[in-house]
Amino acid sequence: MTVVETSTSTVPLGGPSLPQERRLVTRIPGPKSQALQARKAQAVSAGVGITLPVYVVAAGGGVLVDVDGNSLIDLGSGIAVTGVGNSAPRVVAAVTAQLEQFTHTCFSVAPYDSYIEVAETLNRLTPGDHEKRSVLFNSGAEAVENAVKIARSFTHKQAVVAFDHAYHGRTNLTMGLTAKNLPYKNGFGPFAPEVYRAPMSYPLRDGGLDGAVAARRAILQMEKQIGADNLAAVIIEPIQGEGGFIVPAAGFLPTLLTWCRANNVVFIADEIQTGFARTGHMFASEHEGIVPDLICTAKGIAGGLPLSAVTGRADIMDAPQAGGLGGTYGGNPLACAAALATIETYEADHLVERAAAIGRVMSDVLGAFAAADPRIAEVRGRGAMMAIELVDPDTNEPDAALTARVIAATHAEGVILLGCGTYGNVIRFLPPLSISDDLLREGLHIVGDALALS
Ligand code: PLZ
Repeated sequence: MTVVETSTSTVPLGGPSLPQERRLVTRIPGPKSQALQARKAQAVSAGVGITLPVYVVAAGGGVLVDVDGNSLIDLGSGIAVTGVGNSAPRVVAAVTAQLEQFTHTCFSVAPYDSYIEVAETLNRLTPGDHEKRSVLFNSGAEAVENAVKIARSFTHKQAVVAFDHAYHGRTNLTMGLTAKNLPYKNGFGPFAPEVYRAPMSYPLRDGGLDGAVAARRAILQMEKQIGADNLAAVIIEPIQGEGGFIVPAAGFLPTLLTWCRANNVVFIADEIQTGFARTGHMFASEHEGIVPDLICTAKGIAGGLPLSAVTGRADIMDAPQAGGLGGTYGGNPLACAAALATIETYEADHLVERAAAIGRVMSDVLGAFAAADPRIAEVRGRGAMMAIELVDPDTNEPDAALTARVIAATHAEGVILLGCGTYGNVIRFLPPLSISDDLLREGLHIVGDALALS
């Protein structure tokens, strides 16, 4: 580790012009970050956990700069949000211009055109060339809640199915849809009724069950335990995020979708983590050629500003009564300006292709690690959404302790890295698509070194 003494009296501006380097001038976290972490403990609810307490002052390209002057490599993108990078130039320009015009009217009180343009753009970009509508909200959880409302309104049915390992949010309904108890649900019940769980396709842990067979297992359970006559919607992440970057076996998603279509069950794809170029397609559903009825998006949609959406079949989306959908801030003008600039950036800068190229670098490097280390049970994912699952090679049991050690050692070397997985034994890689190959490789090799020493 090179520790360089520098003056940190001036705060750098973020964006891609930040020096693209890992530079450690203190231990991680440094003294100023530690002081802020102590203030955090006195001021912020203990219920808010922090992955790595380095307090950020600027970010851009592939780095975050902290209050102590350290420059860290970003392999997390704020959980798959800053696909275009932090303070991406088009986003900064568009939001700044909007800030100077007006900041808020509430779209359902006095509307503005950027909301419509975001809706038109989402209708164009999401899979399928059928007639679509969109509605905008603030957070991913809010999009999921509203997709369920819309599906219930359309079908006049109530039950909703989510899958093992699913993550859909932290509000009451979405907590119920989320599978994992700790930390998301413990002590926070009772949960919303009419939420059911079905078995997922998890090739590493279900004996490599064929996708269509795994789907029929889930369908049988839905038919026997709920009945299609009661089922409004099936919601699924095309690649599961928090649950462990689980890529279902080929055929799983199409088989489920076909059954949903035949049974008047709305198929909702939660593309909140997978969406917007991340997986090497604009949406992960495209890898399996599926056209969901409704798609929930958020995260990567607006370069870091809070925005989410539900997009889908016009007949379904138009089912709720006027006034039934909305909210004070949904589709806020700053967030809409950011989304239009963000989506322009994905398209103009060919970030779908960039995500695929990042994926090739990651699979090469991670594949080489796996070939030399039997504790890596699997390298999986698509594009710039990849992960390694760590196990005890003798028993194949998940190794959460090893995972925690590797992540901590990587953090100490100045790389932002996230874990995930029901069993806490998955390390996920979600670099911003604005990262350089050099920084990406440097970050990955630091993880490799941490693994070798852990
Ligand atoms: N659906 C697939 O990944 C958010 C959660 C982080 P919100 N994932 C990150 C945390 O610990 O809170 C997510 C997701 C999928 C829904 C959501 C929820 O999106 O914007 O966090 O509400």
